Amino acid sequence: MDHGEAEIYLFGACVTSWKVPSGKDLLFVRPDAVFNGQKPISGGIPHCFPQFGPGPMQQHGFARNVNWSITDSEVTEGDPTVTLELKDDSYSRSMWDFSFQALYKVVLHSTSLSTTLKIINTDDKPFSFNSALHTYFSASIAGVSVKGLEGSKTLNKDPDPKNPLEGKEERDEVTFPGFVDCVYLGAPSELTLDNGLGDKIVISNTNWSDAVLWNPHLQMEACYKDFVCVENAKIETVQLGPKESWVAEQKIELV
Ligand code: TA6
Repeated sequence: MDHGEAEIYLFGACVTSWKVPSGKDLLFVRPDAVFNGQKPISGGIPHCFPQFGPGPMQQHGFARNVNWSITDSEVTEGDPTVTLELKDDSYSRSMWDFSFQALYKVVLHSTSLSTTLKIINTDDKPFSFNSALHTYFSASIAGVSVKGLEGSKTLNKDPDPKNPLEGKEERDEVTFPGFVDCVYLGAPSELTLDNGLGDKIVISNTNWSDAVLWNPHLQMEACYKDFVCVENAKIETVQLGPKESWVAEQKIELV
């Protein structure tokens, strides 16, 4: 079976490309992205961990700024699978003084890509974190819509990201006529993205209880028309005691 192709960098455990069997790449990498390890890769599926932000740490945490390592690579029931790992080191401890293990399994199916993130507390004291998969989808922004968020509680970061406005999503379909930066608390486990390029993508999850929509509009004049971020997130803080773990799965599927 033709699986298409995915590309994943050890730096940030960032999936930068997911080409479905037709050859179309459903993910987007910004034209200002760099791949020299000097800053996080701006595109694909970057991790936000252990902080989504804003907060005391650098924006979106450190997991997207460091090299992960490969712990496993196999073909599972015909599907290419790779598992990457991140553990604390002096760099992470300078910002977040805890012992942890993160395992990130990526599976390429024929028309979907699934990822499982597991965070394990390997410390002898509790810690808390929040996280997101900051997925950049290729899009034609004027034609983009996201379905499934009606009724969710919103924290709208427009106009002031430091004082998000609380509200409730009333729309059946969210569109992007201008700047959008909005957190959805208690989002459903399935959203449908029409990318405006003729594709429908179902974004489903277990345990990513929240979602974020972002398009920078004229803040990124060179590329805002070409992508939309639809992010599975855990904005409400997760608390883990010693030896406890948290697992969340995301599946993005071309339908
Ligand atoms: O996830 C949305 C958001 O937090 C926006 O507030 C904006 O800051 C954006 O992410 C930045 O993303 P970047 O990939 O440039 O770090």
